Formats: sequence, C-alpha cells, structure tokens
Amino acid sequence: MGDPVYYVVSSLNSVLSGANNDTVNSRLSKRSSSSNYLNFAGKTYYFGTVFRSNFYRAIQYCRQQGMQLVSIPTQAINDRLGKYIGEIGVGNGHFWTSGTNLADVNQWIWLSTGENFVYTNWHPGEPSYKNSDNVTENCVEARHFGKGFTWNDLNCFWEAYFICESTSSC
Ligand SMILES: [Ca+2]
Repeated sequence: MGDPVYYVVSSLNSVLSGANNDTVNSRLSKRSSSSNYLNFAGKTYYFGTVFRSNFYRAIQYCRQQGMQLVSIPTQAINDRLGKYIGEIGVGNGHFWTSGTNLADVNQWIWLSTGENFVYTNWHPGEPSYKNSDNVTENCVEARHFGKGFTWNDLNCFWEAYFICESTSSC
C-alpha cells in the first residue's frame, strides 16, 4: 500500500526537481549568452563593466579572477574586443588595458606579459603623456574615438571599465 504512494511522491519530486534544474540551467545559459565573457583566439576575455576602477584596482580585480589585465598584441584582437563592447551594449565605455610606461617613460609595455608594444593602435595625437591640466598620463585605455577601437594614455587613477584576459600558463 505504501509503495504506490511512495512512487507517486518520488516521481513528483523528480519532476519538480527536474523542472527546477531546467529553470536554473536556463538562467545560467541566458546569463552566459549575454555575458561579459568572450572566447577568442584561444583566450577568454572578461569585460569588467559592473564598476569602474583605477588601473591598479583593475589589475588586482583581474588577478582575483585568476586572469590578468588585457594586453592587445594584434589588430585582430584589438578589433574583436572593440566589436564585442558594442555587442554587450557598452560601446562608448573606456576600458583599461595593461599598457603602461610607468617603469620607463620612454617605453610602453604590456604590464601583464612584460612585452614591449610592437603592434600599436594609438589614437591620432596620442600618447600625449600629459592631459590638458598637465597631469601625467602613464596608463593606456582603449575606447571608440569615433573611428575604431583606439588607444589613449590616461592618468592611472582615472576610473574606467577594464578588460581581463585568461593567462596562457596552465
Ligand atoms: Ca592621452
């Protein structure tokens, strides 16, 4: 007598929990399909658009995620990142990269990889090294200046969105 009842209850439970799992799965897949994560050319990129931060906090945040602040070694990567910020609705945002000349004012490097800049995509007139208030600019942002995803040196304490990339080490 107890067995049929148990069977019905247990079927109901599995139906219910199945439905719950489907709901959870559909929420998760929705989140990841509109997500701030982009897979491109063997790397994962995270677009930090929940809050703005200065250059240093962006480095810290990326490391806390097991990632690093982005380097942009090629035109293909530059263009894909620039396109993606439009796809996630933040096409007008300013994004920190790991580009800086803090160590040597005459040498722009990707702090995350240690590499010197080879490919560059400076906006015309940049790097300016100082802003109009004569404040030193040592950190590189990328943004849409009307044409393409171009680079500008900025005061490192300015608050911007940022892009993290997965590290290549395993
Ligand atoms: Ca500048």
